[in-house]
Amino acid sequence: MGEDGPDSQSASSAEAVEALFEVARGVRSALIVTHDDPDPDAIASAMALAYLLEQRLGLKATLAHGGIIGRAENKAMVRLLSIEIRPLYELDPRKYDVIALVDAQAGAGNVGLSEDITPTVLIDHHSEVQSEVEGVPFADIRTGYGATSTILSSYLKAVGLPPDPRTATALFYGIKSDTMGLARRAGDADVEAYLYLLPLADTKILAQIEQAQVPLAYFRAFERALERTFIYDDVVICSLGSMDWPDLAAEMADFLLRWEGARWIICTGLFDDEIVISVRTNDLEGNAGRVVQEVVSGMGTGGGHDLMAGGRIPLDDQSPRDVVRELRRRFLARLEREESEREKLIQEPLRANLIQ
Ligand SMILES: [Mn+2]
Repeated sequence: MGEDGPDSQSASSAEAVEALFEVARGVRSALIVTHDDPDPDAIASAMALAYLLEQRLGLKATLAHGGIIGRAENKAMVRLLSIEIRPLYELDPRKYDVIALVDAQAGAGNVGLSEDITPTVLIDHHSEVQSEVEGVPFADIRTGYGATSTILSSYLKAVGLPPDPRTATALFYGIKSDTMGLARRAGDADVEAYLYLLPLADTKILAQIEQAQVPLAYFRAFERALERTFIYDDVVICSLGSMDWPDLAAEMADFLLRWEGARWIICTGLFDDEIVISVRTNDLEGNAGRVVQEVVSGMGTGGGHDLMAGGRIPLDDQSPRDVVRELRRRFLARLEREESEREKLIQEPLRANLIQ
C-alpha cells in the first residue's frame, strides 16, 4: 500500500481494516508495540488500534514500548488519559498471537523487539525501511500522511466506530504534535482527521497535557544546550552531553530550530550508553531521514521524514566524545559546511549582560 498516493490511500481505509481484521480475527491476544521513547503519535496510534481491536473483535490488546517516556507532555498524556502502556522488557512478545508495530519499522533501529520477531501488523507513516514490509501479513505504510494517528482515525471512521473521548483526545494530540498543528507535513487526510476528532476530544485535558509541568532538569538542559551550541553558517550543532531522558535531544532540536538563522539542527546527547541524535531542518528539499541514514551508516541506526529524523549510536567501547566528534565531522561533510566556520551560537557569556 506504500506506493499509492494519499487519495487512493484514504479511499482504501475500509479495505485496509478488512485486511487487518483478516489477520487478527479469531486470535486471543495482541501486543501493540511503538517505537522506543514513544511520542504522542505513537502512543495514540497504539491506543486507537487497541480500541479498534477490542471494540470490533473483542480482542484484548497490550500496549508496550522500548525505551522510556521522558518528555513531560508525554508523561502527562499517559497519566491524564489513563493509558496503560508497559515497558517491552517486562513482557514476552512470543506469548502474543498478534504483534503490531505502530508509527515505526524495526529496520529503523528504534524498536525494542528482537530481530527474529516479524510483526504481524505494521502501520506507519515513516519512509519505508529496507525490505521491512516483506513477510508482514498486514502492512499499511502511508508516507504522505503527517501522523500515524491519521491512519488510525481513518480506520475508525471507515468502520463507523467513533473514538471515545480518551482515544479521540490522544489521536487529536498525536496529529497535532506530529504535524506541529497541521503546519508540518500535513496533508488533506490529516486535516480531515483533525477536524473529525476535534469535537470528540477533551480540550481541557489536552490543555493540561500541553502545559504539563516540567522538572528542573528541563531548564538545566536549556542552559547546557545554549552553552554547547555551535553554528557553521546555517547548520546548528548542539551536543547536550548526558541527558536525563532520551527525547531531550528532540526537544532541544525543536527549540533550536526556532532560531531565524537555522537551516539544519543536529542535536546529540548521551543516554544509556547510546548517543541519541535528533535532526531537524526547515529545508523542504532537505530529506533529513536520508541524511541521517547516510551519516550514521556503519556507526548505528537512523531514519525519519523529510524535515525531522533521528538516530542512535551504541557506544560499545568508544568514548562519547569521539562518537560525537565523528558525527559532527560526517554531518558537516554531508551538508557541505566547513568545520572552520564554527562559531558559538551565543557569543557573549550569558552573564555578561547582567547588571551587577
Ligand atoms: Mn509519527
